[in-house]
Amino acid sequence: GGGGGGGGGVKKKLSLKLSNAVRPLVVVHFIRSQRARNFYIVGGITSSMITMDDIIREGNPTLREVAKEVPFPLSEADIQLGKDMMEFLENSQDPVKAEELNLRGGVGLAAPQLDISKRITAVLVPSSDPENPEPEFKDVLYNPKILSHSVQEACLGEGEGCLSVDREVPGYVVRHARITISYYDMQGKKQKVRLKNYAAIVVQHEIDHLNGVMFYDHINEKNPFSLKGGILVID
Ligand code: N9Y
Ligand code: NI
Repeated sequence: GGGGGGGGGVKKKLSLKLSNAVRPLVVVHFIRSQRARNFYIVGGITSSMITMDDIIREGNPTLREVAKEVPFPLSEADIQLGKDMMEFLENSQDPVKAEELNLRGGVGLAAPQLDISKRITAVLVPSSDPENPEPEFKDVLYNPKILSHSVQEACLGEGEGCLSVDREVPGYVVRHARITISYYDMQGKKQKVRLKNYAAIVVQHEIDHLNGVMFYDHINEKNPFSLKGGILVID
C-alpha cells in the first residue's frame, strides 16, 4: 500500500485527440477510479479496514458476475475478509465511527461489492426491539443457499438502496417473505437458519449480489410502486 495519503477521489481523465475520421462511435469508459485498499499485515494475516472507497459502484462489471463458491477449509484470507466485512457493518452502524470514517450505514455487504467475486456476505440486522441489544441476525455467510421459501412475498415500503448505487431508485422490490437458508460460518460450520420479513429481505439482497443481480432489476419500470394483491409491505 502506498501510505494511503490523501484518500480517494483521484479520478483519471482520459483525453484523446482524434481527428473526425477516426473518432469512435461509442466510447466505452470504464475507469477504475478506486484506490487500492491499504492492507496491513498482522501475524502473517493480511487485513484491512474497509471504507466506502473500497466499495465499487454500479457500472463496474464485477457487480454483474456470478461469484465463485469459496473452497473449504476456509483460507485465512477468506476468514479475515469476512471479519473485515463485519467490522465495516459494525463501524457503519456506530454513529461516531460512521461519521469519522464517512460511512453510509449498512445492514449487509457482499464480497463482489469489494470487487472480490466470491460467495461471501456479511449481514448485521440490528434488533427492532430497543429493549433488546441482540441483533436480529448477525453472521458472515460463506456459500449461502436458499433451501426453501414462502409463497408469501414481501417488500420494503421505502423500496431499497445499495451501497454500490449512488442514486435513489424508487420502487418496490418484491422478494420472498420468509426463507430457509444454509451457509457455512467463519468456523466452517454448516448453518441452517429461517429468516422472515426484514432480515429475509436483507439476505436476499445480499445473495442477489453473489449472482450479479441488483435490486433495481426487480423493479417494475413502468409502474415502480404497483403491487399485485397479497404482498406484505414492511414498515
Ligand atoms: C447495503 C444495503 C443492504 C440493504 C438494502 C435493502 C435491503 C438490504 C444497505 C443503501 C443505504 C441504506 C443502507 C441501509 C440501514 C438500514 C437499517 C439500519 C441501519 C448491501 N448493501 N443500505 N442500502 N442501512 N442501516 O448494498 O444496508 O439499509 O448489499
Ligand atoms: Ni447492495
